[in-house]
Amino acid sequence: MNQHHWNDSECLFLPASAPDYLPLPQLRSLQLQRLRATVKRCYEHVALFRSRMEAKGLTPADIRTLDDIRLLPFTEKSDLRDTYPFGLFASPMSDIVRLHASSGTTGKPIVVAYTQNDIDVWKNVIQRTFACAGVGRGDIIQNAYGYGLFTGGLGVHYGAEALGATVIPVSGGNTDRQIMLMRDFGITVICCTPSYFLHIIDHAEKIGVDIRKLPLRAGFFGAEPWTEEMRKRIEELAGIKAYDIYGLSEIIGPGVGAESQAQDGLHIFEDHFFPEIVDPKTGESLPDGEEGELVLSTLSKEAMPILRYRTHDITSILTTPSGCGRTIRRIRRINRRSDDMFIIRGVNVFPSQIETAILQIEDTLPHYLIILTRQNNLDQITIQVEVTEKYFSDKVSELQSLRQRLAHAVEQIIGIRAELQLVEPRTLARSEGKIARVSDRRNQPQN
Ligand code: DLL
Repeated sequence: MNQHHWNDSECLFLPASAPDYLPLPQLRSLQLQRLRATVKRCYEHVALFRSRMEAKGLTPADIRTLDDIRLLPFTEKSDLRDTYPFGLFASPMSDIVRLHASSGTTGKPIVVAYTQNDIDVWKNVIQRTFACAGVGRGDIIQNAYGYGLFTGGLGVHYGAEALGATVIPVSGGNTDRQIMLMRDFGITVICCTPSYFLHIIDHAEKIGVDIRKLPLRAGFFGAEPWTEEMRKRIEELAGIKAYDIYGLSEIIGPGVGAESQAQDGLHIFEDHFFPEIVDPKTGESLPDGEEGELVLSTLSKEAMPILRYRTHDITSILTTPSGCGRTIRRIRRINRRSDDMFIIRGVNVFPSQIETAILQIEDTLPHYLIILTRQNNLDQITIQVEVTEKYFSDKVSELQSLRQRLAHAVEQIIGIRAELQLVEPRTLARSEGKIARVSDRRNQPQN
C-alpha cells in the first residue's frame, strides 16, 4: 500500500466517496490531525469548552493520540440550551452562512451554525450517503423531509444536487401531491421519515395508486427510530430498497452516517465525525462491539464544533468489515434512545421492542400507538394496532385469536402483559415528520 498522505485540498480531485475507502492508518492520522485542530479551535474560541478543559487541567497540547479524546469533557444538549442562541459559535457571524434550529418541544430551540466550509462538508457527506446506496446522476429524488429550520430538507437537498441527481424540493405534507409527483415525474428515490413513508404507502393504496408499479426504487429513511421489521414491511409494501440515514442537528444534520447496499449497519463518515460508545450511566468508554450511548465529536466543523456530544442514541460499533469494502466504521441501526425508555411496573420497555413484536405477526399493519395509563396506582400499557380490513368482516373469534397472538408476542419480548386493541385501517393518527409512538397519560386525571 503506498504511503500517500491524505490532504484536504485533494478532495476536489477525488470522487466524493474516496474517504470511505481510506486505509486505516491514513484515516486515523487524518482524524488525529483534525481532532487536534478542533480541540484548539474550541479552546480558543468557545468560552464553555475552554472553562471545562481548564477545570480538568487540560490544554489542547494534551491531546496527542486519538485515545486522548477520552480526557475531554462531554457536551450535553443542555449546554446548547444554556448558551442559547449563539454561545457555542466558534466563528464570527460574518463567516456564518446559515443557521438551523431544532423545534424544541419545551422552551427555546437549539441553534446550529454553518460556515461555507461546513455546508461543503455537509454536501460531501450527503453525496456519500447516496453513493453508498448506488444513487447518483440520473436519479430523480423526491425530498419530503421538512424544509425550513429543520436540517432534514436543506441538508439532503444540497448534497443531492452536488451528486448531480435531480431534486424535487417538495418538503413534508400534502400527501396527494407527493403521490402525484412520484407518478408524474418518475421519481426513483424518496427521502422522508419512515413513518411518513408508511402514510404515503397507505394513502396511495386508498386513492388507487400502486406504488410497486412506479419507478421508485429506493428510500432514505431516518430522523426517527425504526426497526428491521419495519424495513421488511416497507420494502415489501413499496417494492423498494429502504436505507437507513442517521444524523442530528447538533453534529451537522442528516449525513452523519448511512447504510450501504450491503444494508449491514450505518457507516459513520468518520473523517468528519468521530464516534465513541460510552456507558450511558457512568460515561465510561466501551470497546467496539459493546452496546452503549453514541458520543460524537465533529472533526472539521468551523462554525460550531462540538466535543464528545452525548447523543442519547443507543447502539454499538460493529467490528466485522462491511460487505461493501468501505473502511470507515459502522454502527448498528439505532432503534432506541436512552430517554425513550418507559418503565411499566418496574420493567424497562422501549417502543422499538413493541414494534418488533407486533410486526412479526402477519395481518398487522405498520401503524400503532402505545398508550400508558395509571389505574389504581398501577401502570397499564395499551397498544392500539391497525389490522387488515378482513378481520372486521370475518368472525369475531378470528379477531380474538389475533389479539391473543399479538398479546403473546408482546409479552415474549417485553415480559409483561399489555392490553391489545385492534383497530380498523386508517384510524390512528398519521405523521408528516417525526411520529410520536407513545402517548403517556399516566399523569392525566382519570375519568
Ligand atoms: O433528525 C436529522 C436527520 C434528518 C436525520 C433527516 C436523518 C434524516 P434532529 O431533529 O436533531 O436531526 O434529531 C436527531 O433523531 O439523535 C436520533 O435520536 C434520531 N434519529 C435521526 N436519524 C435516525 C435514524 C435529524 N436513522 C435525533 N434512526 C437523533 C434512529 C434517528 N434515530
